[in-house]
Parts: sequence; structure tokens; C-alpha cells
Amino acid sequence: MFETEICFSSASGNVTGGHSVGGLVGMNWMAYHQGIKNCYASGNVQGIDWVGGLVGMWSNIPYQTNCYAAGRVSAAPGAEYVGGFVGRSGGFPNPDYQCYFLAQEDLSDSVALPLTDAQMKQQAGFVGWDFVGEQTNGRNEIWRMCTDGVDDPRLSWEFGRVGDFACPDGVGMDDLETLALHWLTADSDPDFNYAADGSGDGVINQQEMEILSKHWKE
Ligand SMILES: [Ca+2]
Ligand SMILES: [Ca+2]
Ligand SMILES: [Ca+2]
Repeated sequence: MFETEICFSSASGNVTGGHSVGGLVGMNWMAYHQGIKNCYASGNVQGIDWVGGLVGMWSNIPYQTNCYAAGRVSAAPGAEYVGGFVGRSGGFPNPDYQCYFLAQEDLSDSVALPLTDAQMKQQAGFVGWDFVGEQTNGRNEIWRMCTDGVDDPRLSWEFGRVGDFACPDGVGMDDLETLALHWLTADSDPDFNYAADGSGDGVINQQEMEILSKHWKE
């Protein structure tokens, strides 16, 4: 009935509220969504209580994987349930979640680990994450950081929709080669290259060729 997940999503705005406030999700009540994975929030989050960088309150099922929150989190003095990543979680601490938040004084989290601003801009900070251009952590190419030290991780589809399927940044021969390599593959394939699915429909075909042509050498 409630078998839904929040995936491949992000939010960049600052969020201000009262109770149950998060950078991407305020409250996931009664586990309406069963999971949240491959998501991020980059805005600052401010609330009274139940405040988290990514999620204000997540009930029942402790399922958050490969997500991060990069904004500053602040709450009322003495507030209950404040976290760099999730404010109030129905789950239990588990390092396997591989989630991260921006390290801030006096702020911890029940399911995520802190990273400094500099660590947020290093691929190595995100242990086990499947980035474009490496195969140790998988070939689905979900996250992207072509050069260390420039930006926080982004979802690869943010680049793929403008034809930039592969590193380095910019659209050129590397992207044409990636398209050819994955031509006519579908997301039923365990190694499906999400970065090259510019249209986001789960198959790599003529649509991606048109996207690539439109943005060639940009
Ligand atoms: Ca990879
Ligand atoms: Ca490229
Ligand atoms: Ca497609």
C-alpha cells in the first residue's frame, strides 16, 4: 500500500518553520514513504523542534541511504530532536546508511556522519557512493563530482539532462562514447548507467542522442 520511496531528489532553498522542519522533507508520517535514498538538501534549515538538515521527522522505518544535508541547522534553545541530517527518526543508528551532514558545533545525528565543508567537496568523503567515473562502488553512476574541491556532490541526472553524461564537465566526445557504450540499455539491467539517461525514462536511446546533439560542445 505504502511502498514508495523518495529517490534522486534534491532541494536548494532555505527552510524556516516551527515543528518538524527539514531541508527536503518536513514529516514522513506513519512511514507513508518507506525509504529515502540518493537525495540531498543544500539550504539552511531553521525551526523550533524536530529539525533536521534533510528530514524533520521520519517515522517507523529507519531507511535513509546515500543522502546528505549541506545546510546549517538551527533550532530553539533546548529544543528536542535536532539533527544535522534527521531531527526525529523512528530508526536506530546504523552506519550502513552512508548518510552525511555538514559538521556544526554542538550538532550530532542518529543516522548520519558529519563532514566538514572541505570534506563535502571530496569524493572520498562519501564512502561507498556510486559516482560517475569510478567502478569500485558500482556502475549505476548515480552521483557526480568530476573534480574534487569545487562543489558538493550532485545527482548525475542534473548533468545528463543537458547531454553531459560523463566526466569531464562539458559536452563532447566523452559523452558520445558513453552514449554509444550504453546504447539501447534499460534500467532492468543491474549496471544501468543513470547518468546517460538524459530523458529519465529508464532507457537510453534516440532521445539521448537528440539531447546530446542539442547541447554538443557546450
Ligand atoms: Ca560508479
Ligand atoms: Ca562530459
Ligand atoms: Ca531515456
